[in-house]
Amino acid sequence: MEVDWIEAIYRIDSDMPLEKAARIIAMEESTGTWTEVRTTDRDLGFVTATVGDIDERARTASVIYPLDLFEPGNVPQLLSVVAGNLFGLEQIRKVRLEDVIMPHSYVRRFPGPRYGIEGMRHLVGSERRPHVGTIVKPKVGLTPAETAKVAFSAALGGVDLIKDDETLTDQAFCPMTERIPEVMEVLDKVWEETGRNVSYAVNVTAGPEEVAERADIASKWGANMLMIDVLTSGFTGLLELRRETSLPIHVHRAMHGAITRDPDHGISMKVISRLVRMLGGDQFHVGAITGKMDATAEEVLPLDRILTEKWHGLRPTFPVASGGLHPGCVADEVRHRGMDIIMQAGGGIHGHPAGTRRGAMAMRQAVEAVTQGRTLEEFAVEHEELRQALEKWGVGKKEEYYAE
Ligand code: CAP
Ligand code: MG
Repeated sequence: MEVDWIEAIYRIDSDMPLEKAARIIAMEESTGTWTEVRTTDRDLGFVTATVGDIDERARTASVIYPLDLFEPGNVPQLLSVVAGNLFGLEQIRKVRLEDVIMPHSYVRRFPGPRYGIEGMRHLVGSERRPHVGTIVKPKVGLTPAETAKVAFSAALGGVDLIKDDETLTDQAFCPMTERIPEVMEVLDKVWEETGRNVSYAVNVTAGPEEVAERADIASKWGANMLMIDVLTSGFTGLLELRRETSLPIHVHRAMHGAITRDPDHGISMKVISRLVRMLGGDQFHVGAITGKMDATAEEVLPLDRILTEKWHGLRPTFPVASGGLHPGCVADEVRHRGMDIIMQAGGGIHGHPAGTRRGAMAMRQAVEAVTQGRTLEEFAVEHEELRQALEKWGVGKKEEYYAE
C-alpha cells in the first residue's frame, strides 16, 4: 500500500523527554512554532507533522511528514524541512538526521542513475570484478599535457577510470577545454592499442546553472564521463547535470565531513547516499574501510546497501572506495564489501616505486588475486609490480598516513 508521508529518523540528545523533543521538531518543521498562533481556524492537519516511533535505548525518534508538505521534485525544499531549523534549536543540544524514508510517489519524480553498475560494467567491458580508478595527482597545478601524460600511463597500466581531483575544475593553469582533448586523445590511443575503453571523469563542479553549460562544453570536447562535487555544487547541481547529459556521472562528496562525521549531530551519509542515487549519480564516494579517511565497516556497509539494494525501481549506484588506498588494501576492502565496488587510488598508484603505469598494474594484479580467491602475498610472488607495492605499503590499512 503506497504511504502518503515521508518519515525522518533523528538521533536526539536533549534534556527533554525524547517524545517532547521529537514533537518540537515535528512542529517546527511543519505548522507550529514556539508559541500558539491563531491565524486560521482551518484544520491544517494535511501538512502537520507528527511523532512516529520512539526508541529510548537508541535515543532515536521518527517524525512523520505528510506528503502534501513537500513540493514534488524539489530537493532543496525537502532538506529545508527534514534538515532545517531543527539543527539550531537551543533546547535540543545535538540531533542527527539518520535516515529519510521516502515513498515511491515522491521518489518516482527523480531520474536515478542512467547507467548504474551494469551500465558502467558494459561501458568498460568488465565481468564481475571491482573496477580500478585513479585520481590524477598532484591534484592541481599540472598542465593539460602533463595531465594527459599521467592519464596515459595509468590507462596503459590497466585502470578503468581516471578522474579529475575534487579541487580541479577550470583553473587558468589547466583549462577544461584544453585538458579534455589532450586526455581523450591518449585514451583513444589506449583503445586502439588494447581495446580497453577507459573513462575520464571531468570535474564540472560549479553553480547549478553553470554545471549544465560545462557538461555541454565537456561533451563537445569529447568527454566520456563527468564528475561533480555534490555537496559544494549542491544537490540541484547533480540533478541539472543528470538532466543535461547522457554521459555517466561520478559523484564526489568533498565537504561531507563537516556534516556527517559527528555521530551525534548533523546528517548521516545514509541520507546523502539516498539522495545521490535518487538524483542520478552513477558512482558515489561512500568511504573506504582500509583508507586514510575516518570510516568503519559498520558505517560503510549500510551505504553500499543503500546505493545498490532494490529501491523504487532505480538502477544501483556504484560505490566508490577511495582515500589512502593502495594495492595492499584490495583484499580487505573486497572481503567486507564484495565485487561491486570501485577501488580508487591516487597516491596508491602514482606513488608506486616504479611509477604510475606499474602502480596501476599493481592495483589490477591485486584485483586479479582476489578474483581468483588467492592472497595478495601469494600473487605477488609471480607479479613484480604488486610485490613492490606490498613491500612499500604493506597489506591492509596503514598504521599512519603522511609519514613518508
Ligand atoms: C584520494 C582523493 C579523494 C578522497 C576523497 C583525495 O586521493 O582524491 O578525494 O578519496 O575521500 O583527494 O584524498 P588518494 P572520500 O588516493 O591519494 O588518497 O573518498 O572518503 O570521499
Ligand atoms: Mg581527491
